[in-house]
Amino acid sequence: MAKSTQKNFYITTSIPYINGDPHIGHTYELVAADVLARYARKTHDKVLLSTGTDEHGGKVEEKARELGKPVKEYADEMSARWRELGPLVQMSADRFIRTTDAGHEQRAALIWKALTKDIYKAKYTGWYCTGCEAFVPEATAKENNGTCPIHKKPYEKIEEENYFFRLSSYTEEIKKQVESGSFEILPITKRNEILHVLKEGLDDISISRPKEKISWGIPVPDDETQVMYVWFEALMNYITVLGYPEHDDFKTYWPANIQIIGKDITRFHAAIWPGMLMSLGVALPKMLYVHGFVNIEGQKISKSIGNVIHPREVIDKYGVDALRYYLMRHVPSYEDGDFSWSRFEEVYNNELANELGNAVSRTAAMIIKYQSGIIGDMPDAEHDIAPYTKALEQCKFDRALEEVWEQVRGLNQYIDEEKPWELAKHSDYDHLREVLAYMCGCLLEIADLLEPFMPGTTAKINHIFNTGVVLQLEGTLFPKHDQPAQPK
Ligand code: ME8
Repeated sequence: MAKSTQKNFYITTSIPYINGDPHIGHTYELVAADVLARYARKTHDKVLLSTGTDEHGGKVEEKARELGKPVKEYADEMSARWRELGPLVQMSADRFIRTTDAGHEQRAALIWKALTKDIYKAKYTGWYCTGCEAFVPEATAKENNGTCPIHKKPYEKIEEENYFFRLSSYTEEIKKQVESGSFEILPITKRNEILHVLKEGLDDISISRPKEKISWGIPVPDDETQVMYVWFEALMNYITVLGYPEHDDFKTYWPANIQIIGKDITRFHAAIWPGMLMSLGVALPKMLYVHGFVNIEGQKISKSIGNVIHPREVIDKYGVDALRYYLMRHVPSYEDGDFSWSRFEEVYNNELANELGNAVSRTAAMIIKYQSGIIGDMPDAEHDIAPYTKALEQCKFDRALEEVWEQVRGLNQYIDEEKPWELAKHSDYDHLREVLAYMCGCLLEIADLLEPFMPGTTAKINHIFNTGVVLQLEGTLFPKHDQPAQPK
């Protein structure tokens, strides 16, 4: 793939809270971000992928207290556990930021100071949900009968002096940028939802909490009695990780090309974050991609239901590429999706072992059998990859993989129609050589297109075919699993 004229590409994931362990739902976001980063590395000179952990606030403080641990010790332990998730799913992240990093804390204070023209002190009277780490307006609290529908806990009534950010004054400008597409929100359903919110008008927001209530936070500059509201400083991670304001990385990579988040945190990223950036006089990210939720066997992932699956459970049995493939192809890129062991098994056997795995093993076996492993001149790839490219540019991972699978299926069909074994039987060696070389060419093209999604599989296919002589793999690409897997 040719390098584009654009040199730099910056991708971010949200930074998860550390009050629990990662699950397969969180994995979706990391893999999606990694697919974009790996693809961008083929087409751009410099790519940066950042992720990290969101560590302050009442939610984490409460959990540490519950476990009887000093909160910093708990945060260190949990952040380390989250940090393992990226390498486990072969995410090629360049940065891992913790909001407790001294660099983040110092830069957050600088940003707060730079925003002072839009910050004022006032009394907040309303509700708070620690589970969501969100201030809840009176009307919402009433609608939900005083209980958070997600965390099933009563909202906490609060009346406190805190600092406010003048978000309301940025409503029109944010709306303009969303409408014009200079700040693109995907999918369109999420863009419409946020436009609706913007049309209603944004209120100013509380951005601090009294230290006597929450001590685990970044101190507000020049006011010892307050700490920053956890969301307000967590959002800043996307630029503090680049060394905002003075570091070259900030100048090189900002504005982000794509920020990836889940659907429950759209408003923070599509309204509050843009308002903060505008107040700082900094450009908005070019695109916000909002993914859906992964459910398990049709149900929301939840500790109380007891259906949490750690990605390691899947990877240990089927390998990391199979998990990446399933999430990107079978969880719809623009909606919620489902993980079930039986569906996973079916996909693994049919699409990975039978379709892709067989195409590779048949091709390798025939070249070894009929040509002593010598491939000969391969024709250039001739498939139209524009639909694949377009799908990836719109974060339609499922669509991009469908395009690749058209090629995988097309190749199997070609083999069935050309019947290289018949050509060998009739000693039609010239045609046989052409057919086998074409098959190799197709597989190498498929491998290239799959690289962002299944880097290990790509490496194996390349290993087999790209030296000109077929090299055998130890074992098969996707060993068959005949019995339906059971959750542990
Ligand atoms: O919201 N399927 O952290 P978080 C897919 N700290 N994605 C899911 C999911 C599921 N079942 N469950 C959660 C926070 N997610 C903040 C972010 S960013 C400055 C601060 C996604 O741990 C969720 O939508 O609650 C979010 O994108 C990410 O996991 C972390 O969620």
